[in-house]
Amino acid sequence: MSGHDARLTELYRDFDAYGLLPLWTQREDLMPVTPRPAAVPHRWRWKEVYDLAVRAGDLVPVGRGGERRAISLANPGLPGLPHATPTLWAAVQYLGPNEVAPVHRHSQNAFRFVLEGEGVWTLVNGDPVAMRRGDLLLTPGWAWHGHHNTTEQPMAWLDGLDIPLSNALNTEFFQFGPDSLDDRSTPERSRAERLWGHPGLRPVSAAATDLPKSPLAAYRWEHTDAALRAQLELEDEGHPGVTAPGHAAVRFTNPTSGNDALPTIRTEMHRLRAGASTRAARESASSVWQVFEGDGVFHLDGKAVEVARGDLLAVPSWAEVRIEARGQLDLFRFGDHPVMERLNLYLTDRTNPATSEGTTR
Ligand code: 1HN
Repeated sequence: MSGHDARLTELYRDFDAYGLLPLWTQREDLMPVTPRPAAVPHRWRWKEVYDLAVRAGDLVPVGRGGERRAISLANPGLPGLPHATPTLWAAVQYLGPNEVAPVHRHSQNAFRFVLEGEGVWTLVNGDPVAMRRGDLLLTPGWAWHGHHNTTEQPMAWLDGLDIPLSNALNTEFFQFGPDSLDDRSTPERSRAERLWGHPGLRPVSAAATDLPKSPLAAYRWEHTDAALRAQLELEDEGHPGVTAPGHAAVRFTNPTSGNDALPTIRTEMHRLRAGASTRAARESASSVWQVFEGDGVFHLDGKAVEVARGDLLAVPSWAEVRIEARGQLDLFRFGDHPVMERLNLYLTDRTNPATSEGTTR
């Protein structure tokens, strides 16, 4: 080794000893030309996840401490972590006949999306909310919530939370509620829906200013379905309505502001006509998709991934996505877009500034 090389080795050793690292050996990892997530595109088959949830239902009780029988999607690119993407938690939760998931609250924002089944009510800040196929139910940060299954059938659904984001930012708070769920009533409509669930109408009594979290606890499938159907009918009639040819989409919003229903999580429902396809696109936000109905193909960074009812997909930042419907394809999607937009970090392959001027060497 030359004198120079020996001194360089010594320099790096001393950097380490003093808790220092040089930029010049790491520039590309620290500042890649475009995002280079460790998370990878990945599909989980509903049947496989559901069968495992049933086995967990047999073997693992639900109760105080563990709180939920929720099985999280663990991205293979993030080994050992229960994270679907670096910001998003996605889990399948299973509640057996007559079981109760105890009341608690946490700073993390949460929602449930129901692929199938009914008979569970979630008690959100003391308001009983029915859960049925196609419904989106919100549990915004710091809302008390517990669930109870009123039937002799099990029920399973998708949970989405911003846990990984909250962990990364060290902003987690949690509190146990009472050990027993006091209100086991089963109204058709929650009080939140009765007050807030009327299109274009805001209760004058309730809120003079916009609320950061949606006060509407439930977004019902009949409304979501009707909105998607109308977009495609308008397209057939030659009027504007759809996102792209054959592609209807709606976003779940906070009725006080028109912003995303949850402050940190975007939630949407998409419908592609049979045979329709989206344009291939990248964005600096990560998503999880669930097939609600139908089948098709997700082309993820050029790799074809077949999907059928219930299947779940993680799509990291900057992965190229093109979705192709076989029959009509209904998709639920959630993502971290509100965070990226508010921090002015949201870009797509169409707005990527690194492709203008300069070089991308
Ligand atoms: C939680 O409270 C629920 O309320 C679901 O159903 C999943 C994952 C981690 C932490 C809390 C729920 C959760 C969770």
